[in-house]
Formats: sequence, structure tokens, C-alpha cells
Amino acid sequence: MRVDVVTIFPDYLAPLELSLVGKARRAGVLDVRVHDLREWADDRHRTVDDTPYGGGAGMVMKPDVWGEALDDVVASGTATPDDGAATPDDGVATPDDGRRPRLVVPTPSGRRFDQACAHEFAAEPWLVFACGRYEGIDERFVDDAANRIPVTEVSIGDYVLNGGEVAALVVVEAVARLLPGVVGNPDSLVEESHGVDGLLEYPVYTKPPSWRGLDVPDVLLSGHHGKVARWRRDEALRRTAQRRPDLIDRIDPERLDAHDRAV
Ligand code: 6GU
Repeated sequence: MRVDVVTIFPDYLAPLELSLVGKARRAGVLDVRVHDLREWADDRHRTVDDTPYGGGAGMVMKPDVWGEALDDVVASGTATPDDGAATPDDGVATPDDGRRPRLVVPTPSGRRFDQACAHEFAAEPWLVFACGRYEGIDERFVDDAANRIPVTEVSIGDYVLNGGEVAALVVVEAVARLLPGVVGNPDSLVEESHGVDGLLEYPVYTKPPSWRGLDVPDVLLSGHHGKVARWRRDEALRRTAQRRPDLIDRIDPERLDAHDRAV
């Protein structure tokens, strides 16, 4: 998968070098390119924002600068090896050549980003993130982009961040770990919170069996796989009902057995 991030703070995306996402990049599963939006500004001061029409506080990011940036990023992956156009960057054809990306715009007014959305994004060959700052990007940028490519505006939760960069980090990490070969053991993608059952994860324990007067639940030491599985499901259900009743309402009734309903 290819990921482009356009931002006025490229350094904010430095964590993409680290950990699992960094490993995916080095393994060649993920091709991440971070761009400084100001490279597309056309004045001496490299201006990317202006005052809002209609008045009000703050500044709005200019559609022309964003439009040029997106055009160039899209074009960098659209060249094919034999069409006579310059091949992007290193001149090496990449799997996304000839394809068009999905534009992802992080914004508190977007669709809520969740695990289902992460799976949808993970099925795309190429994502371009447009990270806005200030009061947002002129609406015409997204309207214009949507005439050519699919666009999703996403919010990572009901709170306000200063810009889309941290949200882009969140989305890239959630998506990258779903790519084949990134997470070592694919089983760990199934049993975790927001996995197939839509439940929060059960509590986990390791050695020692007793610590500061707190004991590991006996059933986990019993070696009885059936009882362990039942206990874990009960704990997941209890925890979800307590902390996230909204998730309980969304469980498919077909997936609940009589014992579940008693919990
Ligand atoms: Cl995606 N962007 C900003 N600026 N704030 C947010 C957000 C995104 N999601 C929640 N708050």
C-alpha cells in the first residue's frame, strides 16, 4: 500500500518511522511519502491560509494551494512505465502506477473512524491524507477532488485537535497493522477489542500468579480450555456492557448464545 501525507508540519509524522509502521515500510509492505504543503505555495511568504469569507475567528486554508498539491501527488502515481511521462521519484514503477488514490481528510466534522473503516482503507492500494490546520480547508478543495477521486472525511473522536496530523498517524497505524504480514501473528487481529464479535477484550494476565496480594483468576491456571474460553467471553461481555453499552446494542443477536444473555 502507498500512503502520501500532505501537511505544513512534516516533522509531526516522524513516528511513522518507528515500531510496526516503520517495520512495514522497511519490509516493503508500506510506501509512505510525507510532503510539505508549503512547497505548493506560490508567494514569497509561502502562504497557505487566508481570512474566512463571512468573517469570524481564525484562518482558512487556501483551495488553490491544496488543489495543486493534490494534483501533483496524484500525478506522481498515475504515470505508467511506457507512456513517455516521467516515472515518479526514483523512476521505478510501483504497484500503484496507473491507479488513483482515495483522499482521506481528517476533520472533527468527518465520519467517525472505526475498525470497519480501518478494514475498508486497508483494502485500498493508495491513500492520500490532507492534513488541515487552523479552521479547516476551503470546502471547494474536497468538492473538486471528489470530481476525480473517492474522498472520505474522517474524525477520530468527539474532541478537537489542532490539526489532522495526529489523526492521520492514528489512521495509518490502525490500517497498517491490517496489511498482510505486518502483525506477526494474524490471530492477534481476531481476538482483540473491536474484533469480529464487536466486544471489548477480556482482561489478560501473566506471571507471577500472585502479585501485591492480587491473584490471577483460578480458571486461567486450570488448564481447562473450554472453561477458559467461557470465562473470557463472559468477562468481555461484562466489560463491554459496563463500559460501552453502545457496542452491546450493535451485536448481532445471532452471535449470542443462552449463556451470553445470562451474563
Ligand atoms: Cl480528524 N481532526 C481534528 N483537527 N480534530 C479532531 C479530529 C480530526 N478527530 C477528532 N478531533
